[in-house]
Amino acid sequence: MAQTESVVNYQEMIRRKRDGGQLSSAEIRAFIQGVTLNTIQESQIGAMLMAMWMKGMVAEETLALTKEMMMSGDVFHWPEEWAGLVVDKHSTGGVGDKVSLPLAPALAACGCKVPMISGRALAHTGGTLDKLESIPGFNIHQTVEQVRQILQDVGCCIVGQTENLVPADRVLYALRDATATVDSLPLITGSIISKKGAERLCALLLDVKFGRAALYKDLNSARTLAQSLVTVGNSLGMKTGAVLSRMDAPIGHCVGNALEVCEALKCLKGQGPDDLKELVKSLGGFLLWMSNRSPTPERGQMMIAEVLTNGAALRKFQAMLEAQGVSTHIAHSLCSETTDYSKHLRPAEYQTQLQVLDDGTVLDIDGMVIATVLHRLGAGRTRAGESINHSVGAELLVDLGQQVHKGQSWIRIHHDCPVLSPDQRADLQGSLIIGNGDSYQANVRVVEFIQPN
Ligand code: IUR
Repeated sequence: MAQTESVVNYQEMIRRKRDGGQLSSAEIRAFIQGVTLNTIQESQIGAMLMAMWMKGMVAEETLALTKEMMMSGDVFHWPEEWAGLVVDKHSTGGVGDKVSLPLAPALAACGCKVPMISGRALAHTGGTLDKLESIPGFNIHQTVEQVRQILQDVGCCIVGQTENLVPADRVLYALRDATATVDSLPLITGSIISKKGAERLCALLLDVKFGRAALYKDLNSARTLAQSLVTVGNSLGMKTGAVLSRMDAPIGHCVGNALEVCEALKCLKGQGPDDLKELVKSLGGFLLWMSNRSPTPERGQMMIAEVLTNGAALRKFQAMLEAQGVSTHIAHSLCSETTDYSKHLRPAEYQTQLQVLDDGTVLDIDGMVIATVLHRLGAGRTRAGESINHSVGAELLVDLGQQVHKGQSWIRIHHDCPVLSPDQRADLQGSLIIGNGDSYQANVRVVEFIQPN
C-alpha cells in the first residue's frame, strides 16, 4: 500500500473529529494508511480512536472506515464458478457458542464454500480457534492458497486471520483494548465487516447476541449494532443479514474448549442439545436462502437438518480436520459413532459436581457467571497471546424448565487445580435460579431477523 500524500496533518484531523466534525473519505484513507504503514504515532491513533468513540461517526464515515480497513491488506479472490456460493457467519460472541463447528461443514455439505475466519477467546467469550486447537494437530494457520485449496477439496475451513488480512484491524483492535474504545458502534462495524469484506463473500449472516452474557445487554442496542453491520455489509456488495439471538444461559450443555468440541461432534452426529441444533438450523437456513440455495429460510433449515442427520456434514468436518493437519486416525476416530473422546481430547485431572439446594424448576442459569469462574480456572484469557487450558470446562446436567430436587447434581466442573475455592462454588451456586414452575417461560434463542437491504 503506497501512501497517497507525503505529509498528512493527523493533528488537525484529530482536532476536527474531537470537536464533532465529519472526516472526509480521503482523510479516513490517510488515517488508515498511517495505521497500516506505521507512519502515524501510536498516541495519535489512540487520540483519534477516543475522538471517534466520543463523537461517533455518520454512515458515510463508517462505510469509508470499513472500506479502507478492508483494503489495508490482502483480499481473497475466488474462482468464477464459485460466484454466489461463498458464505460465512459471524457471531458477536457468547458462552458455549460452538455453532460455527457444525454450521461450516453443514453449509459445505449443502454445496456452499465457507472460508470461515474465526477469532480467539477474549474475556468471558470463547473462541472458535481455541476450541479447534484442543484437537491434536489442528492447524489454524493456513495461507491464502491453502484456504483456496481446502475450499476446492472440502468446501469449508476454519482458520485464523492470515498475516496480511486487514492488518489495520490488528493494530486498531489492540489499541482499542488499551484505550477503552472497544465498545464503539462504528469501530466495531469497521472491525467486523472489513474482515468479512476481505473474504469476498456473496452472503454474510451476523449473529448479534443480546443478554447477560453478551456484549450488548438489551435487544435495542444489539439491534442498532446489527443494523449498522447489515447496512455497511450490503454497501460493500455482500448480501448481509443479521439475527438477534438471546445470550443469557449457555448454549447447549457444555462450556469450555474440548468439551464444546465433543458437543459439536454430537450435533454433527444428529444428537446433541436442542437449542444448539435449533441455532445451527436457523442460521444455516437463512444463509442457504440468502445464497439462493433454498427458496425459503424454512426449506434451508430442512436442508441443514438433513445433512446433520444423514452424516454428510460429519464427513465434511472429518475432511476439514484432515485438511487442516489432524491425522487420519484421530479425525476418523473422533467422527465415528462409538468414539471415546477422552482418548484424543485430554480430560481435566479433576471433576467436581455441585448439587441443587432446593426443590423446584430451573428458571435460569447465568452463563456470564459460569464463564467467569471457568476463566479463573484457566479456560479463557485476559490478554491476547496468553495460553489457555483446553480441558477446563463445565457440563450442565439440567435443562431450563426442568423440575429438580434438593441434592440432585446440576453441574460438573472439569478442572486441573485440586479443589474449587469456596468463592467459586458460591458463584456457581448463585448462577442457578430455582423457583416456581408456573413462572417459567421457555425462550427461543433467535428472536428477530434483519433482512439484507
Ligand atoms: N470482533 C471483532 O472482530 N471486532 C470487534 O471490534 C469486536 C469483536 I467488539
